[in-house]
Amino acid sequence: PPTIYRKDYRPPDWLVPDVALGFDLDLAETLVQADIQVTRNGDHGEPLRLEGDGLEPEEVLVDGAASNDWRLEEGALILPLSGDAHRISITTRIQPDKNTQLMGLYASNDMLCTQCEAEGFRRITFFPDRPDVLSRYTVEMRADKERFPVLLSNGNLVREEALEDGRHLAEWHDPWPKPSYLFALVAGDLVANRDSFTTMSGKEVDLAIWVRPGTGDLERTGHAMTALKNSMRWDEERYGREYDLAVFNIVAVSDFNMGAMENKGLNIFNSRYILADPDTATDADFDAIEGVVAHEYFHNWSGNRVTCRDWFQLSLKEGFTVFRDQSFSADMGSAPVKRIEDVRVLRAAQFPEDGGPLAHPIRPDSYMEISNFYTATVYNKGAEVIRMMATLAGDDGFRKATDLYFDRHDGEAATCEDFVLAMEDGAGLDLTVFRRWYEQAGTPQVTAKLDHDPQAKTATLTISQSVPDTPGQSDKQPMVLPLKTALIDRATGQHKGEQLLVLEEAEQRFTFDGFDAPPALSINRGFSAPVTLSSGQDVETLAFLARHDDDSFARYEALQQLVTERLVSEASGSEAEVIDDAMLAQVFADILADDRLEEAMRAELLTLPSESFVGEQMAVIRPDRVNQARQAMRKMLGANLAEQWQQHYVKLAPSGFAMDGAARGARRMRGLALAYLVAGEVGDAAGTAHAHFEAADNMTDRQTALASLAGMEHPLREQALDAFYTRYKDNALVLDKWFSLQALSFHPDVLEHIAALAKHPDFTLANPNRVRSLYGALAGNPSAFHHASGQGYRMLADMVIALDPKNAQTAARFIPPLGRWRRFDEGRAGLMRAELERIRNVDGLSRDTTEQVVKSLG
Ligand code: B3K
Ligand code: ZN
Repeated sequence: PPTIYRKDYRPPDWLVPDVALGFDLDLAETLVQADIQVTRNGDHGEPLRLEGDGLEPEEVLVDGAASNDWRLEEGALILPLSGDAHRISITTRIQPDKNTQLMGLYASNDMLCTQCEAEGFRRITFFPDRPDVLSRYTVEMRADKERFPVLLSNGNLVREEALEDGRHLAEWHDPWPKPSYLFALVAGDLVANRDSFTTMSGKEVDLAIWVRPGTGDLERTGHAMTALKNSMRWDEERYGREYDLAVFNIVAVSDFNMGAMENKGLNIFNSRYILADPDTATDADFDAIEGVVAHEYFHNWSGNRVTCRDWFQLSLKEGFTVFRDQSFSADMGSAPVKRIEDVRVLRAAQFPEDGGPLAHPIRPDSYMEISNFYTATVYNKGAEVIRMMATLAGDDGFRKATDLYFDRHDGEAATCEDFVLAMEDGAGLDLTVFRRWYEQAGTPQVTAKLDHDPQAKTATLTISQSVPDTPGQSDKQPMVLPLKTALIDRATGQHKGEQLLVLEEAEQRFTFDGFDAPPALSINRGFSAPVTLSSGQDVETLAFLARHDDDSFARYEALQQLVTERLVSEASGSEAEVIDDAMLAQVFADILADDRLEEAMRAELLTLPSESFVGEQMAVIRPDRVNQARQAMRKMLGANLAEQWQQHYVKLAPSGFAMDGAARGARRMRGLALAYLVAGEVGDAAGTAHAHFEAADNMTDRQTALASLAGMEHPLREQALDAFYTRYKDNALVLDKWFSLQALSFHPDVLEHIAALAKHPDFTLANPNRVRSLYGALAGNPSAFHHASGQGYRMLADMVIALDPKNAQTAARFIPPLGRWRRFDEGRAGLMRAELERIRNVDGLSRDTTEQVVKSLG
């Protein structure tokens, strides 16, 4: 496939100020009539190019007269036009129920819905389908009234009418010019949870969340509605941004390639990010729903009112919007816990990406298929880059700068550079060097060394950085790194205040006065810069920080580092000096006994780093040895601290169900205690887990217990799995959990279990959630995926080959785990490569999967 370059950007030859769309909707066949007003943009003689993907025009009119003066070129419709303004009318016919790619107009459970970002609109009609062409849309929908009683599109409903033959019509008008990727429509038999919101200037907004009737889903929309209203208020208070239409609709659909979509006034969601009640959703699910509802709502300003000039600018809306949803969730719950979770996600998904064959800057320079660039780098590292600018600007400066950005670019398609300029002008910053964050890929590697001079009573901090080579980029420049730092007195546990050290050069030195004794270094507090940092501090210092650091993130980090260094040393057989069992158990015991800690934070501190994270820290990843070392550590901590875990387990037993922060923290910590008791084989572990499962009155407890049981060779395992299946077999989202937790288990036969689940009657490649529930879990379970036999790799590749012709976008998402082959021992690397090659050799492989495979093979 051809490569598209950022440097080749040219403004559109033709603009489309107005669009009128007519749809005769049906599952098998939908007739689309597009009336578009086009105007020549500048002085040129270029024809009008309307992108199309798999479309045949049935009729083309120019200014009302039938025209044959057009041709198709790579799917696009090319029309030479003589004047500067014309009206083009095009009729196309599409088959929604054959649309397995879930891009464009498709069917899901007899409902019709759309997904247009990034390039799905061209599967509906011929159009200049690029984000810098902004149009006002009028949409007339006609459909059978009984099967499609609800007809929704962007903007406001302007007309409803009954038609002949049991059909009806709805007309929607969106007054805000928008790019085609934000177009949406939904038609189906739906019911709504309705509410309303009064904006800061007193405007009333009708809110509705639409779901399928008769499924129990309507009763599961309350949490999403609360999240929506909280988001609307928060964006007014924190960013001064008000909603701008009289209605806001959300529709939940079961078949969806990603999480959700921010279409103007009509958000369409994967049902997993809408539906929740305590019986079917975990506390983590509730949090994810709150975050995604907020994310899509925030796009109304960061994405829709100000959109992207081209897809290379994707992080302009995504990085900023992730930062906004992270800040919102931090305000709604515990900010320190939220920060740790966000960093966990960044390290699990983005750091490996940045260190592998698919590494790219947050503003990529080229792509073959843009769908492959909705990545952890663009989203999560993009959010970290915004966060660093917010740190450098300070609260007031950042608000001034975002106000300026929204004012300057409202109604425009902007660039990342526009955002940075607004930051400079609004907050009075010079971001010349900082811009490298948009240009250079790779995670900066930072070393910090603290030297103490007892004569001068000074502490000198030497910090150096380097940015590793990534595909197509070498010899990189140093980055701007804002590092929040404190020097902690070991005797008192106090420090004289946190400082923001801003590193800009390859190496810099900072000297601090007034230290009789060497302090402990607390650096990159709050994870203020997205880097890997080694401070070379000894075990005693790290243990001190793990007990006493007043920055929750730094405290967490110190303990993670102690544990990670120990596990890496065991797995690689190194002789490095690492924490021993007794000392590690003592640190854990002290944290268990620290009564100032919130339970959620205690659980966060005491959760071991994942096998994948530990593996990533090794020169050559040995998944089996990491698994052994980590399991042994869990067992040691479980057994050595059996009494303490037991005490917490009993003390945190609920007296009834509640959803407040304290109750949720207690559930989390109690679940962790259970996991350690099971790992330590304390008493009748299976019995305890099974009792937890049986007593559960909510999904969080039920899932925690079942996940433990799923890893055991015990008759209670099958009993509990069967009970869970029988209870929830009609709830697809809960059944996804049943697939996932078996595939994620520590059971010795996990690979056979996964193979059997792939043949289970409830497994289907047609539903992306189900595919992810099984194969995402396979790729996320190192013992299964990296089994020395290569069977895990083979199963994943078999699935990709089967899925690619049906749903290329979702298939391509499973290539990166195989693309990590260079990081593993020779045996595994060879097996992984062989699977990539097998995929590459498939005839007719999609552009999506081809790009990922070719780049992964390197
Ligand atoms: N903007 C959409 C992502 C669309 C992805 C298309 N492949 C969801 C979001 O980030 O809010
Ligand atoms: Zn987004």
